[in-house]
Amino acid sequence: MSRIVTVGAAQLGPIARNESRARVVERLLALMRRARTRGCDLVVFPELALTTFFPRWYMESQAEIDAFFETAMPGPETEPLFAVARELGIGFYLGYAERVEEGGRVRRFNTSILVDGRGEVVGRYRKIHLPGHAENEPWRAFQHLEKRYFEPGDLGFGTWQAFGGVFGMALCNDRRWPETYRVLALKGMEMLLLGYNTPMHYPPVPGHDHLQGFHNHLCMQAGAYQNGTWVVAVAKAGREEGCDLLGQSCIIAPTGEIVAMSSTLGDELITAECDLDRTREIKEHIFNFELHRRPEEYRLIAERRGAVPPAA
Ligand code: CDV
Repeated sequence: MSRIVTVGAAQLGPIARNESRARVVERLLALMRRARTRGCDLVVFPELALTTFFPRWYMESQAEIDAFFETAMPGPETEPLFAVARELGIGFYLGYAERVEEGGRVRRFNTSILVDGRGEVVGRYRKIHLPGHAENEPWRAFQHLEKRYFEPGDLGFGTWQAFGGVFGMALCNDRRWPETYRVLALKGMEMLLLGYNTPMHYPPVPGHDHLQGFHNHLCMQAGAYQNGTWVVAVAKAGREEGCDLLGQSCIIAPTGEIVAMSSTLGDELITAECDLDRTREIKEHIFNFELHRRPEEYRLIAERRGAVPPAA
C-alpha cells in the first residue's frame, strides 16, 4: 500500500466582516475541486476559516460575538463541504470557532477538525496555546482577544490514523511551541496539519514585524526536523479589514526543507506528494526517540510553567 499522501495547502485571502458563510464556503469548495484535479487526498484550510479573524475587535454583545461561532459541524452552511468531500473522495482539515453546550454550560473553543474522504469527522482539536489578551487594550492598533473569546482547548494534543498514516492537528500559535510537536511526535505523528492567522504587526514588540515570515518558517522547519514529521501550514493571508496577515503557507518535509510555498496573499492552492515513509529517515536515526531521549532529565518541562533562574 502506498504511503504517499498528496496534500493541498489551501490558503485563503482575506474574508470581509460582512462576507456570508455561504460565500466563504463557495471559496473553500472551489479550492477542494481544484485540489482534486491535482490529485490531492487531503486539503488543509486555515484557522477560523469561515469568518474574518474576529478576535481583532473588542465586542461586548455576546450575540455579536456568537455570530462568528458554529453551533453544529456540519451545520446547514457547512454541509456542502462534507458533501463534496464524499463526492470527490477527498478529506479536509478546517479551522472554525466552536460553540458547544457541555456539562450544562456554554463553551467556546478555537477548533479544527479532520474529515476523511467519506465525509466523516475522524479527529477534533481545540487550540491549547491561546495568544493575546483578555481585556480591551485600546493602545493597540487592533486587538488580539483570543484569551477573551475562547477557553484553552481541553482535548489535549491528539493523533489519528487516517489517509494511511498518523496525523496530528494544531492551530496557529501552537506552531511556535516545541512542546506541541514533541507531544504529537511521541504519539506517532507523521504529518502535522495547522492553520494560522498571523498579523504582520505585533503590537507588543513592533521591532519584530519584519521577522514575521522568518519566525513562521523557523519554528515549523525546526519542529518538522526535530520530530521527523511533515508539516502542512496554511494561512489566512492579505489585508483583512485593514489588518495585514502573513501568507507564506507551506509544506515542510521531515528534513525541515520547504517543498512548496504559496506566492500570493489570496486564495491559492499549493500541493505536494508527501511520502510518509520519509519520516523514518529522521525518526529511526538522528532523532530516534527510543534510543536517545532522556525523559528523566526533562521532567521540569511538564512540571514547571515559567522560568525560575538560580538564586544570585
Ligand atoms: N492566531 C494566532 O494564534 N496568532 C498569533 C499571533 C497573535 C502572534 C501567532 O502565533 O501567529
